[in-house]
Amino acid sequence: MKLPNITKRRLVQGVAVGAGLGLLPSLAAASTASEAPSLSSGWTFREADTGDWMPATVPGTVHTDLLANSRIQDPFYRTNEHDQQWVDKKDWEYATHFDIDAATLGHSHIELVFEGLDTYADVYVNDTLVLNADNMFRTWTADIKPHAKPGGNSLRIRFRSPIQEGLKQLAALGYNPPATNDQSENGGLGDKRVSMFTRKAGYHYGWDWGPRFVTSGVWRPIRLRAWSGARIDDLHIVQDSLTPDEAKLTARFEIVADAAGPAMVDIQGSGGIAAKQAVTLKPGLNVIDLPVTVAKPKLWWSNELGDAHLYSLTGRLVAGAAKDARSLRVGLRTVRVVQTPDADGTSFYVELNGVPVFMKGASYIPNDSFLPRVTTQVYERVVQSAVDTHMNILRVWGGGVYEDDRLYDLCDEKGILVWQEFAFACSMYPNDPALLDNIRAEAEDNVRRLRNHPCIALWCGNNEIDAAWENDVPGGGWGWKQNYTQPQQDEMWAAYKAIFHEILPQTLAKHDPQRFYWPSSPLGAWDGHDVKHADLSAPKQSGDIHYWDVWWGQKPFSDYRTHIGRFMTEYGFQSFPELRTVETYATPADYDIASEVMKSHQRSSIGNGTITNYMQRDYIVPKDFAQFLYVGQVLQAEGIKVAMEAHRARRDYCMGSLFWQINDCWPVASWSSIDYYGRWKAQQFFARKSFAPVLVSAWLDGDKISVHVVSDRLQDVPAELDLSLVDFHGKVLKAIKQAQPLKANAAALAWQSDVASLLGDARPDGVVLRARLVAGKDVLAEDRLYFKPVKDLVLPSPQIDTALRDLPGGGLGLALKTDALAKNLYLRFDDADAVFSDNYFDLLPGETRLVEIKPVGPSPSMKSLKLLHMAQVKA
Ligand code: BMA
Repeated sequence: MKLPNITKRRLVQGVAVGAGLGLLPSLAAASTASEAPSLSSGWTFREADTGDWMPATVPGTVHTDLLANSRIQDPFYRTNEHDQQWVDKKDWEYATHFDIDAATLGHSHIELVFEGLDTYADVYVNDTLVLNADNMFRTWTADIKPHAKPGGNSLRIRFRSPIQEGLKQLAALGYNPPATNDQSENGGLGDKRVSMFTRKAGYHYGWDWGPRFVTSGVWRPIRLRAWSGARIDDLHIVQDSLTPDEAKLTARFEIVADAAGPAMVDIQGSGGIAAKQAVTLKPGLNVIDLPVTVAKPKLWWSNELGDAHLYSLTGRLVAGAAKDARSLRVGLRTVRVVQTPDADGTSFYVELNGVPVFMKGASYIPNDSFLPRVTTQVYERVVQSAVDTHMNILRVWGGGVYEDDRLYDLCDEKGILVWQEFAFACSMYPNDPALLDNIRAEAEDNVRRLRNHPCIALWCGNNEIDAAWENDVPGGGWGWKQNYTQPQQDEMWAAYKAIFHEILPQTLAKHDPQRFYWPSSPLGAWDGHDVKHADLSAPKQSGDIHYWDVWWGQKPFSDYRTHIGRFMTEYGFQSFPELRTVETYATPADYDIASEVMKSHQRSSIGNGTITNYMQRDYIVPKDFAQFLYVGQVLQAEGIKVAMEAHRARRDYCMGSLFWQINDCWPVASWSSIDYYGRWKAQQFFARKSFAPVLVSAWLDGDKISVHVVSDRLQDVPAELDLSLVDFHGKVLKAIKQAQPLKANAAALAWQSDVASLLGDARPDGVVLRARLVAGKDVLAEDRLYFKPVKDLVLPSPQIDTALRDLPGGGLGLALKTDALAKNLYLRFDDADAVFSDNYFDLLPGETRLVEIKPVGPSPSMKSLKLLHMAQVKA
């Protein structure tokens, strides 16, 4: 667990700054300069101008504060969301007091730094207005020196309703730009969508997996910064060159100074990093480049290709009596997105340290509707799940937020690359100069905050807006344009071009020039001016693809094998969470997917119908609710398995497979592979197999069987392909073996046959082809292929033996054996929550499966172990 490192890193920063110049209030105990109180304590809040002041948590949100004061019920329970839509129509006030001591007051600068205000916030210190904020994503600084006084000072923040602000802007504009996922109706606004007017997370207004909670509040910490003379405003480590012998870096200090004078900057860190330079500061901003060399650099690699090596360093400034320091970590690596014309169009792949790396991962959404309550453990859980399922990338999707530093710290440590989107999704924006300026400032803040993270592979402008609008294609896109007059279309397109083709790339050119920029996902190509839209039907493929004909287009899962682009950034299929999660928001009376409560936790317009439709194709559709949830999870997992493995089998043509989506922001039916409580759905277990570095994948195309092998290892692997046709009682009917050396970083079609000649007399509804890659006694990879849909298999009633075992490492194991096939065996305990190391797997006679059990909270009793498999499913 890397958690202590992160905490330590934060403390190092806090103490260094606090000791010299001012202090971080939340670390007041560690500071030595003065005794300023924490700005996270003593807060109260109320509906503006009315009612009682109630205790508040900062950072926090109005909704979670109302909940803590019993003014609203749990927003996620049953249909409570519907009754809480009044909250976003009101203004809210937050207030606290903080002491300023003589030492702090003596500084020439006293500032409040707000890392996140959501969103329209008027800030008063001692009843004087010091700040008007209007962007959730920006860091705001207020100079409070003129208003600060010794002893108690008051801080009051008035949050104006984002809905009322939006409605004013809508009325002024005179037409409503599109915002597909904005659930204005649920918010009592009819068809008035206002999300595009406010720089606030898109998903707060609702999404097709998310509730509508347009909350307000101080969502990130407030720091009191007092300093004199000079301070480090930013430290950026630029990697100028990287060879096996040395890395040449530039440590770029941005120093703000009150007056001209001599100073010393230095940098020290692990791996012998050391450099210093005497400089002469001028008043105002000073940019100082300090060259740094790292001999024999250790590279930063993505998960499973090598160590994600990080160098820790501290940059320091001494300017007369002023001292300041910044600590950060650096990963040395080269990342390129390679677009080279080839026979199939143009490549689109990530090259890390000179190696083309197939990207395996998922899109990532915010972990909660109320972000301040996301704990470090939750970030750990998501990133560790990605690591454990052999992923090497997460896509921080544009409808959420520029994430918390903790996410990127973890991705840095664990070798998970990040496809980072700016916070724009599925909407057009008004062509308002003030908004464009606001966006420029937002982009600067976030690019500067995140650019030192080695995990960030690229920046992307937005989610799906180019695809939805297709400006140059009359009648193209999602039918948005047709609803507007030509002048309105021109205005919105002008804003689009300004944001995604000018402001964002210009900001990156200035602040993060080495990273690749891609204006929209999906996109065919961008030459800095014109775009080519993503189009999977084009004969020559380029760019990235969101493929949704499976699900939205009701196409069969097998279409995943024939509809593949150069980089698959999205594809997905929904499932419900498991019963233990459903129990947190529904009562047994609600246990029907058509009930009001279950529908309220299913936000896709076609969700229930589509799940049921696909289930009917391949499975018995169970009447029993718990069985329905179970079959739904297997349906999703088996379907997405088809895509993950087909994409990998098509490398090097296709070089990325990111399913939609890894997590949830509340308990809901969604495309997620891990639910809100962190419980892995069947799909996450399946991803661990489908994304494993060595893969064998057997599938049917009509009556043709193909067996594909893939290796992401950077060395060749000697192996043997071991195929056996087995009946459901374990009898081996046929066995085939062939040498199958696995080429490094490559895929191959290993074996083919027609069904009839493999099966001979065997019944297609009673046999399975087991495909294994073996090296001596080791099974490197395994797959199973059935010849009929599950509903048409003649499934036996297996006798399954279970036994508890102490595992060598001290854990608890469950050994499972069967006398006949147990298809998609699902394990759970009735009386307590537990994490199983594997689940939803097929258990064949003749094998013993050892599953590790980790209790979550109180230990489950063996008596309450429940086994469910496909033969038990009843219509
Ligand atoms: C993709 C995403 C989301 C959406 C998902 C499912 O297009 O970008 O906007 O939630 O599909 O519809």
